[in-house]
Amino acid sequence: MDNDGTRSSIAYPGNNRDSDWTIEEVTDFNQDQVPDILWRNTNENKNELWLMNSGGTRSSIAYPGKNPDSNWAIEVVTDFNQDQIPDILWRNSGSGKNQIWLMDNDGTRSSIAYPGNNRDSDWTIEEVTDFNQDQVPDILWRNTNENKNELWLMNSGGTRSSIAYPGKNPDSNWAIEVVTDFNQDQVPDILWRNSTEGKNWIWLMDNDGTRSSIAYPGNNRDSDWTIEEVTDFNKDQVPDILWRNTNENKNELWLMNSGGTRSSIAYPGKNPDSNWAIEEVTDFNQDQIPDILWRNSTEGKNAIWLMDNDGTRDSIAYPGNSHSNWEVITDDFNLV
Ligand SMILES: [Ca+2]
Ligand SMILES: [Ca+2]
Ligand SMILES: [Ca+2]
Ligand SMILES: [Ca+2]
Repeated sequence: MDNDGTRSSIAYPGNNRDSDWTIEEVTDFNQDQVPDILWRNTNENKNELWLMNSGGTRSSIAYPGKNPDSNWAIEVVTDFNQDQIPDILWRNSGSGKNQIWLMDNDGTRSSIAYPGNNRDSDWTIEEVTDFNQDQVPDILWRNTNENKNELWLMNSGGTRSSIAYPGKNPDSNWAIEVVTDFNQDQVPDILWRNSTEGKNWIWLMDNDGTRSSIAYPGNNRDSDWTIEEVTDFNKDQVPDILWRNTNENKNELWLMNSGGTRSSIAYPGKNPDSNWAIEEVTDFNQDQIPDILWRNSTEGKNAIWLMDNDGTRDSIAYPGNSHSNWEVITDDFNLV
C-alpha cells in the first residue's frame, strides 16, 4: 500500500496451499523485522512457517515441529520467555492440556513448556497479555458454565507461577470484549459487555491480577450494536470504542476519559449498508490516526476511511477491489 490508502502494487508470497490450510498468525519469527506467515493443515497435521522477504515474497519455508492432532488449536502466538522470539501456545480443549512451543529464531522449535493442565472444555482462554508488569504474558481464563475466571501469572519460560482471581464472574450473558489499558497505569483492564441488556463494564485492574474497581463507560446499546474496535482515535493515549449497528446502519465512536468513563460520542460518518464489514482498523496514511478498512465481500469492494483525530472521517480512499473469495490480512510486509 501507498501511504494515501491506495494500492501501490501486488506481491505474490507463494501459492498452492489449498483450503485444508489456514493462516494461523502473521508476525516476525526470525527477527529480521519482516512479518512471517504461520500456516497449519489440520487434515494432514502439518504446519509451515513462511519466512518472508521484505517486499511480500517468500524467502524460505521452516518447519516449526510436528503438528499435534486436530484436537489441538493454536491459541496465541506471543513471546513467553523474553528472547524477543514469538512462541506458540497450543491448547487441547478436549483433554484440557496446554503446551507452549518456545521457538528459535530460525522458525524451528527449541523446546516445549507446560504451563499447567486440567482446564476442561468449559474453560476458554480470553486473553494473553502481561497483567502484573513483569513483562511476561499472563493467561486470562474464563469458565462460563460455572461463572469462574482465573488469571495465570506466568514465569518467564512458559511455566505457571501462580493463579490470581480477578473478581467474581458476571453471568453467561456477559462477554469479555477487549483487554486494554483504559486508565493509563500500564495495567491492562477488562471491558465486559452484556449485549442482551446493553450494559457495559470496565474492570480496572491492579497489577497483582485482582480487580481494583469497576467503571461504567455508558449503557443502552442493545444487541443490534457490536463493538468493532477499541483503540485510541483522538491521540490522547486513551483507547476509544468504535460501535456499529448493522440493522440501522449507524456507527458511533465513544471517545473515552482516562478511567473508563465516556467523554463524548463522535460520528465517524454515514454507515455503509450491511453488506459492508469492518475488516481492519489501522493507520494507513502514517498520520498516527487509525483508519477503517471496510469490505463488501458480496461485491468485492474495499474502502478505507481516512480519519481525523476528532473521531470523524476525513476522506475515503479506494485500495482496489478483490474477489469475494479473498480475505484480508493487513500487516506491514515491506518494512526496512
Ligand atoms: Ca520466545
Ligand atoms: Ca506477567
Ligand atoms: Ca489500567
Ligand atoms: Ca482516545
